[in-house]
Amino acid sequence: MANLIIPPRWRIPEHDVTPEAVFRNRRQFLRDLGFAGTGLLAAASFGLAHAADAPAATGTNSPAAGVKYPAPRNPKFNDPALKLTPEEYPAHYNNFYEFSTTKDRVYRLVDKFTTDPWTVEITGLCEKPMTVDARELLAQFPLEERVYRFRCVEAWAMIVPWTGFPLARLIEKAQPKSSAKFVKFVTAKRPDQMPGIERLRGYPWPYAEGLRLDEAMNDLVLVASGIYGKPLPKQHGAPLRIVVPWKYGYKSIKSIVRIEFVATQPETLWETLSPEEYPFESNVNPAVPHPRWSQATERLIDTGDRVPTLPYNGYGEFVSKLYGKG
Ligand SMILES: Nc1nc2c(c(=O)[nH]1)N[C@H]1C(S)=C(S)[C@@H](COP(=O)(O)O)O[C@H]1N2
Ligand SMILES: [Mo]
Repeated sequence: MANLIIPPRWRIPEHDVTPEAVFRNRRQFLRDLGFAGTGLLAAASFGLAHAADAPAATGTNSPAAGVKYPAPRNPKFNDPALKLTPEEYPAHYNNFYEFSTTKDRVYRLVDKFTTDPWTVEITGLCEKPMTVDARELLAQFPLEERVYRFRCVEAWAMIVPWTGFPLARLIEKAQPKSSAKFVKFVTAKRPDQMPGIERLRGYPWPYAEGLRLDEAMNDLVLVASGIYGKPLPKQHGAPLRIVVPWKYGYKSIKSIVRIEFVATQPETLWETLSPEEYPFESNVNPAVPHPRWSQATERLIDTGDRVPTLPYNGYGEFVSKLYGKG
């Protein structure tokens, strides 16, 4: 493991993060439409939009150009106590090692990465395996927006609105066999389009992650196609990524090409590199320090404020039952 590169600790936000104040949240969107954006209205309108109603693809290099954005926000995941991180911070502060280990370089290196068309394979121990284009996959499910906390193992955090659908809907469609106990996710491996792969030659590419099947079925897990009411920018994992908000960020794997049902715990990139630091389960837990730093607090990437880290990243009511503590 001579060329193992340990991810850097969180760093001061990069000097070139320029506030552009471009993000208009859904409430503003509703206001623009002439509604007095209330929770009641959000609840009433939720569930109306469906990707299948979308107009034909527009031919842009946006994987979900045929999908209507923004999707209705799910009132269940719209906690008014959560203040959204302004869009430009997450967009310029990325972990995507296939491109760069320097967070503010990732978004500058994704131009050559082609994310449309994009094929996703659902395979392994299931009755209904399928190989589908990302657009067609998205068209099969109603999309919704959810505001989630996001906590990286490096102790930085943000609050962002994802667009997507629960992974559970796709799993139901695939019909896993009773022998399937885990779900493995795999990212594209394209050294010609991803300059970081060649630089980290010792890494076990492609990036892979996994969940227990019961974790994967939890309602919180999203297949995300968008963020801030728009299709995912490439640096966030276009066209489709997984979002697992109660686990450290490395579980939220980007730009997936394969979802595979397997019988035994799959190997993941980070656990293979450093199992004590990046174990498979990796639930956010302020009481368990990383071997090299505390996990008791986290740094918000926009304000720089340091705030307490919550068990399960604040999602205990939804997931603690998975771990026999419900
Ligand atoms: N394929 C792939 N997925 C990945 C990573 C990566 O390097 N490659 N980094 C992970 C880590 S460590 C984090 S914190 C999040 C960052 O997501 P963001 O850049 O969209 O905020 O992506 C995760 N998914
Ligand atoms: Mo991370």
